[in-house]
Amino acid sequence: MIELIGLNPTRSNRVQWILEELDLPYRFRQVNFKAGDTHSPAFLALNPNGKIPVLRDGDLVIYESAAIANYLAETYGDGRLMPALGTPERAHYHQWLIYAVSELEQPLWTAAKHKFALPEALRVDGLKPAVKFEFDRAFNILADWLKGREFMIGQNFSCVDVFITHTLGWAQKAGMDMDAPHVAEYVGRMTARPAFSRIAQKESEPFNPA
Ligand SMILES: N[C@@H](CCC(=O)N[C@@H](CS)C(=O)NCC(=O)O)C(=O)O
Repeated sequence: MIELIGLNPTRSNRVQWILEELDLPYRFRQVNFKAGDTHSPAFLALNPNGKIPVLRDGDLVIYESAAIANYLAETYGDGRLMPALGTPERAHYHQWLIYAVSELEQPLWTAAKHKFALPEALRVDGLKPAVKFEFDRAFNILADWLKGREFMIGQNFSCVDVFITHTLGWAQKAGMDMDAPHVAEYVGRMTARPAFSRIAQKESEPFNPA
């Protein structure tokens, strides 16, 4: 059975949402990275970077949320969650998936790292204006793209919608300004999907490295 190792709410939500959209059976095992669980030898053997999410599928172990998303869509999607190879939609799919993790997410992650994720001695103050500047620019470009669109890519829900919606939820919790009613409506449509509401209901069991 597929095993997702992560913790809610973190980037493992993205993978869990995709597993739910694909209706795949999986086990969700929780690790508490704030308590240092992701630095145990057993966990580092799965991801030497000490980060979640990690997915196991048979002998395959894979990390990086975007890579996991693509693996699941390619392997189990059967045409769902990812546009067809060789189409303009597929090109934009990659563009926006990478945009989500490299442009939209990065200012949020910078703020989080310097608030709690980095060792205290490495954290620096005063990053707020740069974080806001970078996030606003990335958000405005996204908001322009979303005008008149139901989904991020073409006429269908895809992994990109998962990543963008998750990251916008993170931005909201981080107190970013997002004054664009059509983006709020988009997030409302995506989070109304049955697969999204099932995430919260799933029982989880802790990761046992033994
Ligand atoms: N680029 C990675 C980032 C993974 C990541 O940073 N995960 C966080 C939780 S959302 C984590 O494990 N942090 C622990 C740490 O930084 O030590 C991905 O998208 O999977």
